[in-house]
Amino acid sequence: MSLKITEFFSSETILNCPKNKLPEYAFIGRSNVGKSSLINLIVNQKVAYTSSKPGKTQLINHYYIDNQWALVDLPGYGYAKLSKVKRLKMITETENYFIKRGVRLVAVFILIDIRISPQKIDLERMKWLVENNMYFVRVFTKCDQIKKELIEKKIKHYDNIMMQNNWNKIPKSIISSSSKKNWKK
Ligand SMILES: Nc1nc2c(ncn2[C@@H]2O[C@H](COP(=O)(O)OP(=O)(O)O)[C@@H](O)[C@H]2O)c(=O)[nH]1
Ligand SMILES: [Mg+2]
Repeated sequence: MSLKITEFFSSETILNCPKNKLPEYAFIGRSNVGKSSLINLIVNQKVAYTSSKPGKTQLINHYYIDNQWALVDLPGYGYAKLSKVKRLKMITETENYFIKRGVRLVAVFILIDIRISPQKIDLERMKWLVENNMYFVRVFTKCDQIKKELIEKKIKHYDNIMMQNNWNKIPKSIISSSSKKNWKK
């Protein structure tokens, strides 16, 4: 399957985002979790800027595919080296994006590093998505970095933590590895 990027927009705020009504799929997650790498994997090109240094993408990047739909790379949250004010601003800017894009937004992919224990900031983001009626799935990234047998275990653990936090419906999960170039539902 080859996806062709037909247009690209980089927007500083929601006000500058493209005005068309094409459907879009958004990618969120902590800074450095692998959002840009996953987008590059999906489109099979190096279009999104990846970096081993966290806190790089602070823009809303729209990649239009075949003039029909878009992948959206959103600013990563939770980068400790940014000031508290800046971190908060990035979260509100992203929330604004979700609210203002309306029916265009088909689904959100929230990326989670499989190697680390469930983080409050991710759970809070997911809560916010539920409260605002956004459909989302979890994408566990960097699965090449842990033993295969551990992958399911880690996800089960994540599910348990969510259940302990009163989640009655556990979101779907996708296992991904951008370096091994694979992902599965
Ligand atoms: N081993 C491994 N490294 C990854 C994977 N995805 C991303 N990375 C690395 O993690 C770092 C951050 O990735 P990036 O895509 O820029 O993260 P972003 O900040 O969420 O956009 C880079 O050094 C990537 O090469 C993965 O699936 N496996
Ligand atoms: Mg990025």
